[in-house]
Amino acid sequence: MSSGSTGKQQRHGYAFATQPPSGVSAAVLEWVAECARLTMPDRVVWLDGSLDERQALFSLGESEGIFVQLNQKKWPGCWYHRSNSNDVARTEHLTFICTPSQDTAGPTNNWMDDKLAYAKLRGLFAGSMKGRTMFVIPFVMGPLGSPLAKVGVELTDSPYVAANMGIMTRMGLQAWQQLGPAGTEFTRCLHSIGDVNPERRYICHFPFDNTIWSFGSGYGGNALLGKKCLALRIASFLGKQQNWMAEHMLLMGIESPSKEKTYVAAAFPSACGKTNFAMLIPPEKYKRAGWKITTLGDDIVWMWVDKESGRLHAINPETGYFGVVPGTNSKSNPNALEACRSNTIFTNVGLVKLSDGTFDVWWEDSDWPAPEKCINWEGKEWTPAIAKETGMKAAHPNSRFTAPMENNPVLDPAARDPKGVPVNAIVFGGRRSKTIPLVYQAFNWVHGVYVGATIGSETTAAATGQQGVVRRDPMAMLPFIGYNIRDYLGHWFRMRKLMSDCPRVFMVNWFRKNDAGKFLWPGFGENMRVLKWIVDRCHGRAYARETTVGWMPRPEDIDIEGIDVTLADIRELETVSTDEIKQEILLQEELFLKIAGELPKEMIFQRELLITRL
Ligand code: OXD
Ligand code: MN
Repeated sequence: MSSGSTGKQQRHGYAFATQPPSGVSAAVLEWVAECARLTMPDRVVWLDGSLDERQALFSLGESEGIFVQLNQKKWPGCWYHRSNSNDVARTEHLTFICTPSQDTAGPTNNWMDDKLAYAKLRGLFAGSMKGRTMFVIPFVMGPLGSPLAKVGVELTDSPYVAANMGIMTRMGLQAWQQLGPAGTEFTRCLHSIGDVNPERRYICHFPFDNTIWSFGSGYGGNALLGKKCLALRIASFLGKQQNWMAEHMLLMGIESPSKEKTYVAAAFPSACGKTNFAMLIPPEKYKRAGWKITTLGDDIVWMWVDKESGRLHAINPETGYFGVVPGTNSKSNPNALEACRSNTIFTNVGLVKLSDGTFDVWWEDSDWPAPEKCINWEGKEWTPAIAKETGMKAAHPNSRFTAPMENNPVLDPAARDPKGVPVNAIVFGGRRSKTIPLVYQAFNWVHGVYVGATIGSETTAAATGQQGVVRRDPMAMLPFIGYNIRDYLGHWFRMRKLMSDCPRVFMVNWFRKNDAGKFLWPGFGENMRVLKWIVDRCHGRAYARETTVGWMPRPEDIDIEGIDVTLADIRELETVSTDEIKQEILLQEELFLKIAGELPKEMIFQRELLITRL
């Protein structure tokens, strides 16, 4: 590498900019200089988001052993990365909301006094980038020109993070334009991979300073600071103050044969099939009839009340998918697989060396037969025999693809529309083997908020910790609410008052099992059949009967033609057992007690009404 007085840094013929471009605001320059003084990188590189620069980032990562280029015939533009095996999922116990008062963070967040947190992390960041490059990543969350579009700047010493941010956000010079030469309002994101030591790992949010400091992890949700940290935790805090909402939701469009368009935002806890649902392929019969599903986003939505219509409008602030790889195949999610086929980063899957010396990737439940051997997510040799003997996995259960949304064959054109789309329905869901029926509609918005706030879901591999236990996960936002849950729920109730026409609210459960432990519902594309009832309800067409939990379809209202599901199965799927619901109310106490005397009164009233209905 050579660095010259030209303000350029040569890398395989590409010159990274070592000087800021013109038009960068004084506030940015000052902050970058301050962070560089603290972290002491050998060099500072200002990224512009160009294609050549992207290539150079991968080459740089390759020379540092961070990236492996995949066979370019099979995987054009695709790269492989393996993270430290102690760093493969979000670490909620090391994630903090840092404010002067613990009350701002509330009972469901880890809290640190902001001054103490700055002091602690300053110690960790001090000199952490010595011998490394600091990348300045300007990015915008949300379509340019959208009323909610937000500028962030991430400083990181990881080329992996820089390359991922280039897929997941609108990264590059346009962010400086959006901010303006005098701009001061941007999220200050400082990240260093440090020594990847879980003992020295902190993901800290300073909502009052619009600042995120993340140290010691390179994993997506901990390190790509535009995603969970900015677009959910910081954004939810800003949304509360500015009357909008940042939610852990997918966003999809449903076009009927008559070309009527319905937009659905849906919240499911991590790894409940959000990406699959967002890219759902309708069953053949529906396709032939003219039904179409399009994706706007698979993980995060920002919603505000449109002044003209009084309706809730939504955008996806991201530009890519950070999806779970194992189980992704041409049956489960052909659109996700297609999205991964080019310009994608694969993290922690199996790496296969081909006979011509190039590399392929492999994962469990993929389209391809298992290779004779590969290097698994821990960097160990994996063979089918070893897997059989020891249960070793080639791909980590939370291994990920980072794929550009532009690759999605069913991308909704409105995904780029700054005005967003009007939301017809909000769908909540969880992974529940019992108790929760296949689908029901809340009686109204306030009841819907109660339903969403009391979601329970069996835990999975997306976060570290015990798997398979039911965890209360309000709005699937428990790990992502950037402030006090009491105020967050209050904000949901309050938003109703700003809308002249509000979305219908539903609850679904694709994961209910019979007594023999077999899934009762086929899921995946067949979820279209449930979606059709939801769409029809939104437009005042479908029948529903009143039950204790909400409005429910009669068994004959769910189309089961052509699938291996009987009316008796639907009856079982839609069974609401009084005893189980009573048990569920008791389980909800876990959440209610946490919020103790501070639960919004609407929550208490809704619970009492439910008990009365029982
Ligand atoms: C994610 C998650 O990575 O929710 O999207 O964990
Ligand atoms: Mn998520």
